[in-house]
Amino acid sequence: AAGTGHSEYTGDITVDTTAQSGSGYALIDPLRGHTTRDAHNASAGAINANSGTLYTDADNVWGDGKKFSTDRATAAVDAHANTAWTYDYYKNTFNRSGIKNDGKGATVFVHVGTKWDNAQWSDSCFCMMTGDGDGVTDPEQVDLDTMGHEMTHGVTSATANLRYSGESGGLNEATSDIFGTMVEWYANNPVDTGDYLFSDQSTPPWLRRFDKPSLDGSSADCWSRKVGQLDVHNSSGVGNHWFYLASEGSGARTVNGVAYNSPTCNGSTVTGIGNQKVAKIWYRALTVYMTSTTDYKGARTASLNAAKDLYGLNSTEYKAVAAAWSAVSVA
Ligand code: ASN
Ligand code: ZN
Ligand code: CA
Repeated sequence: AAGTGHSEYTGDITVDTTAQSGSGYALIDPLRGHTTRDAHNASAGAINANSGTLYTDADNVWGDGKKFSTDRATAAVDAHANTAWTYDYYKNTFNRSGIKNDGKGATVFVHVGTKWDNAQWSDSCFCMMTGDGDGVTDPEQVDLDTMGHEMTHGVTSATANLRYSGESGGLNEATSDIFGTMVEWYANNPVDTGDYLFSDQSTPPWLRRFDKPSLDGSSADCWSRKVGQLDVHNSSGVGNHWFYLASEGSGARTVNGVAYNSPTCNGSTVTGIGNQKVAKIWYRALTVYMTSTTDYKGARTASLNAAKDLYGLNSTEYKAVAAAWSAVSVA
């Protein structure tokens, strides 16, 4: 059934629900198989697929549209809808049917932990957990790119299975940032538009950015021999920067009202081919060529193989991928 959702981040939207025998509706998505549950503040480590309670509602109108809402269904509206956007992005872009490409939906928990300003994917419960934010500046962690990021960890795990440490860990994180933001571009919501910022609904208005990752104070713009020693959320900067340069190109520009200025590490000028093509190349690289131990040099090879398959060796796309890797010092 088509419910009405008053969301926190994307205005008033439709949520796909299921009529219950007897009366009322539940946050079970009949098209994609996702289920959204209230964790009742259980901590992430304590959750299994059946924890908490399934969301139900008498009139199929959900939430009150407020951040830090006292209505526990509000965050559930965003979680349920943004899980659907992620599913649809993978289905309609790559013909991937769910995280494992087996048509099965995931379980999504909202209100995990107490003032837990984070979210995570777990393969063991095939579930995603979202916290309520810090309760002060960051509301519930259920916005589009966050949900896309976490569920992409499940996709990576089911495909290349990039080991979550060293350079492969940075590539794992970059993959989640890349497809998380592509879900945002795909949803094309006027309130939360596509950008090259990750977690752009937090305060300050991004946690990581793609054009110059080092602006967060910790992430790497350029590959170096030591990059694999950084936290995976910072060595990801090299991959995010590559994605930005290949998509938009180097230098300054404004996209959807956000100003970016992307330097290259080798003084070159890079011309972008658009994020849809780069995402297509990255998805093929991830699902066909990368393995658990792929490092940045291997990612260059994998994405060039993918670009060759998709566009040919002499294509503009192949050349842009190569130029963008060279521009982040991955030769
Ligand atoms: N939100 C974080 C991430 O997806 C959680 C974590 O570090 N496991 O990377
Ligand atoms: Zn992550
Ligand atoms: Ca974003």
